[in-house]
Amino acid sequence: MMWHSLASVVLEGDLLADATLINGRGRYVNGPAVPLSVVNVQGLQRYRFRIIAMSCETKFTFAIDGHSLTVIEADGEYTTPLEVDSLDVFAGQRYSVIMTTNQPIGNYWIRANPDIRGYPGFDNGRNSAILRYNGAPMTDPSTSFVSRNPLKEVNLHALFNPMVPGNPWPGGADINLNIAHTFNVQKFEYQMNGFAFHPPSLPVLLQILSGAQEARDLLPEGSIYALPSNKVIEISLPGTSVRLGGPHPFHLHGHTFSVVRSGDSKEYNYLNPVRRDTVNTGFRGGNATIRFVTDNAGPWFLHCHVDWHLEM
Ligand SMILES: [Cu+2]
Repeated sequence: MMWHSLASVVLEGDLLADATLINGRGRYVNGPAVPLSVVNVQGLQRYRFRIIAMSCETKFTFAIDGHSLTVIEADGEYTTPLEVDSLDVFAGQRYSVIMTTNQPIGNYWIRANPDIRGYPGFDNGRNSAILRYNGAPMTDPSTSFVSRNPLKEVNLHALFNPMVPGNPWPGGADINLNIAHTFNVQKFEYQMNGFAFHPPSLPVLLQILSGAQEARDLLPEGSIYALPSNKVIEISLPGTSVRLGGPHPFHLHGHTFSVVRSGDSKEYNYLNPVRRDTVNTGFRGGNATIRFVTDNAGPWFLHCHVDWHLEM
């Protein structure tokens, strides 16, 4: 989504995006029919699409009319192949899908529908790009789409090293953390277990490397969780009870984690869940749960990937 103002300004003003851009191009409400991005393909080939939600806020529901998509990768981690016809991609998430050009020569809509106030829909080629077969006319597609087989995260399985570290039950890690996250409207903060992050005046890593102080001495109370090396960590992230601004995709730096419970599921999977680094934490009743090993020492952010919430 495209804004023409600074995040801090937009945050206090109008959060409505101007347009969805796919590879830099897109149309907006009541705007002209400017050229859209075109993906030129030949018939009877297999194509790998790398899908990146470079979003400040919304998720996108991605699909290509008339074509099934086989997911093979999530956030840089290979998955066992999973055929879908649409997939929700949350801010910060990435996927690879394989698509076979097995349809008649023509133009097909590539769709990325946002889940944002006032902006969904495909009027006038909005939220769209064009898949164009070799030999098709240079026109907008006239195809339509109804999803019958959307991606469910619980159906994604890691291709390599699928076993989850730690014991196969909730709380079965060496260290188990629950991080409740919510807005504090009075303070205009986004809080984790009651605390918002306020960046220190000097970078944390620089301060730690100076050897003078421990990280916990440098950051405000509640902003830091010190973890021992080579231990299994479980973090549970309850779903948000406030629909506005949610759901929140949480991203961990420096690690790939196993999603033992997805934000929109009540099931736990310790055998072969997807491994990734950004997880949708869902709404009320959800309790997204991740596991990882502390094998990459450093100060690492865990944050909601919605830009406004990061700012807050
Ligand atoms: Cu958020």
